[in-house]
Amino acid sequence: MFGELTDKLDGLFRNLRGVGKLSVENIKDSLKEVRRALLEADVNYKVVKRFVAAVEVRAIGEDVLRSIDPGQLIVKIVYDEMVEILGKEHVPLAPPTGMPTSYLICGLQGSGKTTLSAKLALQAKKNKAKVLLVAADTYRPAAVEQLKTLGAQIDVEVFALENETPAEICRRAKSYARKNFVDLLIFDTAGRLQIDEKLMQELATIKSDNKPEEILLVVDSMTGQEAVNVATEFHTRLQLTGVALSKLDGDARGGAAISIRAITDCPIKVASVGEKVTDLEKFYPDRMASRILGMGDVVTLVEKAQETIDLDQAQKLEEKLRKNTFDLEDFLDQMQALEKMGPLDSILGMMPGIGSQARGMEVDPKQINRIKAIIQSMTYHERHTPKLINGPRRRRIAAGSGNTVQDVNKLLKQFFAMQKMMKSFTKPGKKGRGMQNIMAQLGSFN
Ligand SMILES: Nc1nc2c(ncn2[C@@H]2O[C@H](COP(=O)(O)OP(=O)(O)OP(=O)(O)O)[C@@H](O)[C@H]2O)c(=O)[nH]1
Ligand SMILES: [Mg+2]
Repeated sequence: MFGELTDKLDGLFRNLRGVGKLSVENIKDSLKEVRRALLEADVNYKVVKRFVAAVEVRAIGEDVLRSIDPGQLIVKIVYDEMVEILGKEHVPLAPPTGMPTSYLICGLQGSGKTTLSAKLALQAKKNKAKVLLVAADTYRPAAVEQLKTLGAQIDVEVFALENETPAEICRRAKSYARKNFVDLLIFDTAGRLQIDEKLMQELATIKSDNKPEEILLVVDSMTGQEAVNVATEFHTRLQLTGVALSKLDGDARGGAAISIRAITDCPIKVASVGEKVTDLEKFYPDRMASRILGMGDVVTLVEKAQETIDLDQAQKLEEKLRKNTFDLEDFLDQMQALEKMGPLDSILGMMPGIGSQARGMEVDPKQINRIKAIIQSMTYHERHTPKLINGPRRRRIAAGSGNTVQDVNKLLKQFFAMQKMMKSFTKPGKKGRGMQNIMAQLGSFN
């Protein structure tokens, strides 16, 4: 996401940082480039105009010209303004209360409403709320089934009725929810190719019947400028409480997404970043600005790691590293943990200084399965003392796991490299080097 924009801004800032002194002309030239990069990334022209003007006023007005590190100060101003455009602070979703709280999910066809409904349900469920998903899309034949399948996957009840209007289904769902002590109701509504009157009426009825605490518009980040018009129209008709960006993992230019908050003044609350039910992030303007500007997003990275990596396991790993007993089973665990965290490029993209270089990298699930098969074909001794694995053993392991000897060799090579890198990681003062090695190492998995 934001790939090209990040590359361009990152490049520009690199040049600026090195400059000892800046003139008003230098600043204006740089801002022209920022402006071009934003427009090319499909950021709405009004937003670009406002953004560049704000940066310019501060850059020329503040002490940039006299500052010791003018480049750095400009980067800081651009960052501050980017945070401002994206909405300053994180605005959380209304919490499930047991009254019950309800979320109305709306948006164009295929924008990701049903997927988001399931993601929100799962998140609330993890926070111990009792959730009811409501199938209020009676138009697309497979829609109810899709929601039921997702519901079954995350073990959340789905409320569906045949031959009823969406409004009636929502009304009944609400009274069912009251009787059954549901904390959170999520209405998954139908989409349309474009805004149409009947849909708006239907949504307005569901809104006035149920008074939902959240009316969330799902906006596909890949739709470009049209997203801004759609958001404006929905906001005018329904007074949205928030926007959910979806498909933020895609490689679209993404500028429209940046513009929505500034144009509608409606906060972006969450972002959908993949097809899996766990691929949901809270939207933090500062973290997103940091990512867009290629500065990484360590906070989200750490949170993701905490969510997916078990703390005990992490402590054990640390101990193994200290004692130098990192073996092939740990190696497999690490690969699986990385896979669970999501697409590798999106994870590495959050690391400061790596950002754009990580694009396109992935841990291929097939590769993980192969690693698994190879390691499982080893004896206990071999896994714990990989140095034992000589030629004949390699041939046996290859045959046993249905792989070639080259595959086994490659895996062992990667393992020894990782082991070596882990050692350098645990030595004080070598952190930077260790990180580079991790990169080199992970890159070799493609
Ligand atoms: N990569 C990616 N795919 C997504 C994301 N969210 C949804 N999708 C995919 O987009 C497609 C449409 O998602 P749905 O959730 O069915 O969209 P919808 O708005 O409910 O669609 P309709 O009900 O037909 O209007 C599906 O194939 C999803 O898997 C996301 O954040 N990232
Ligand atoms: Mg749907």
